[in-house]
Amino acid sequence: MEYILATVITVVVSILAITLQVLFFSPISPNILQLPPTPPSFIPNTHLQGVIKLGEGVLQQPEDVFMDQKGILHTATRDGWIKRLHKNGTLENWKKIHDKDTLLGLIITKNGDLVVCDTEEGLIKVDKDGEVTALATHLNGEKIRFADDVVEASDGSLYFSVASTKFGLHEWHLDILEAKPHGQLLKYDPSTKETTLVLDGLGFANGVDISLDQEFLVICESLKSRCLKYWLKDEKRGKVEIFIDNLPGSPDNIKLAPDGSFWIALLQFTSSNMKFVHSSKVIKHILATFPKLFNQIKGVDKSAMVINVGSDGTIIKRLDDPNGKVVSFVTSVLEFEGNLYLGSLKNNFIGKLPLESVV
Ligand SMILES: *[C@@H]1O[C@H](CO)[C@@H](O)[C@H](O)[C@H]1NC(C)=O
Ligand SMILES: [Ca+2]
Repeated sequence: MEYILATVITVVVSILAITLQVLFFSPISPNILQLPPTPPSFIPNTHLQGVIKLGEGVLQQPEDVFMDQKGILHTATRDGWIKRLHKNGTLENWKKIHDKDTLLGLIITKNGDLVVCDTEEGLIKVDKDGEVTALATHLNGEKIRFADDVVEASDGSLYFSVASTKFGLHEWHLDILEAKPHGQLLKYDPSTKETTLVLDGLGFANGVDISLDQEFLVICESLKSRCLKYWLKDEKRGKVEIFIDNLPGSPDNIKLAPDGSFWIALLQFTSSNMKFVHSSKVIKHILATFPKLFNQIKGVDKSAMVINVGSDGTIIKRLDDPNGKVVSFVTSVLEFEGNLYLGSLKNNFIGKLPLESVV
């Protein structure tokens, strides 16, 4: 009898403790989120399973990829390196920035400098000789925390996204669970060395790129399954409209293709799980308290999808690895001389896919 009583008390106290922990010490104050409906005629293909693996085992989760004018592929890996892949297939450990896993989007500017987003330091420049300088570190006195992706406009200014002003890289799941728009688009002016706020209130601001005619910038909001168009020129300058919404996934990086269309990597959260998660604040509190549980159900590391979108915002092509057989958690897709190059936060290689194999 005493034993049963003790068990009951233990169970009750445990439930109370967990409830208290979940409701009062939860790191998030979540919103309910409506996810876009899955299109009825959705049959995945397996095109992405045809990738050739470049630098396998040596490139730790290369989140972003960038090709310079000479055809040298650049990427930032989780071990803090900027690595380059030469046309002859040689892989070069070019520059070690630090020992952290915080380097994300990168570009080479027209001057030949490499600029990379660091989720702790802001925008970092590495010049041709390998000298490292911090470019944008603060906005109005506040440290820039979660710089995600960057693009150079024709006037030399750098536009970059901040995924979240509330949560850091290693808490990105909390930003998704909270489902509140903590993202920003910032601009760094190299002539004045000033950083200014361009757009606020974005839902996990992620990939950025600029149209071929330099008329508009596109910024993707992972949380809202959409990308916005921000006009850069003439009378529409500063206006914002939807570029594409109801995407079949959460957009990560976006890249201009040579023909003026865009390639977007779409993170594949398990949509049935996420619909359930985003419908309940209590579930969100529980998952925020037990991140391993969220890892189990999120699904992004179990499949991959990339899409090609016209400059008018319509989907032209969709390529999948529906069960993550060869690639998964694909975060960027770059088209260069008839091939696609895929970065990922799961794979330890860059995927190369000849486009002729998918037409
Ligand atoms: C490949 O190209 C790079 C850069 O031009 C060069 O440093 C390297 O020696 C070349 N490797 C081979 C095997 O040809
Ligand atoms: Ca990104």
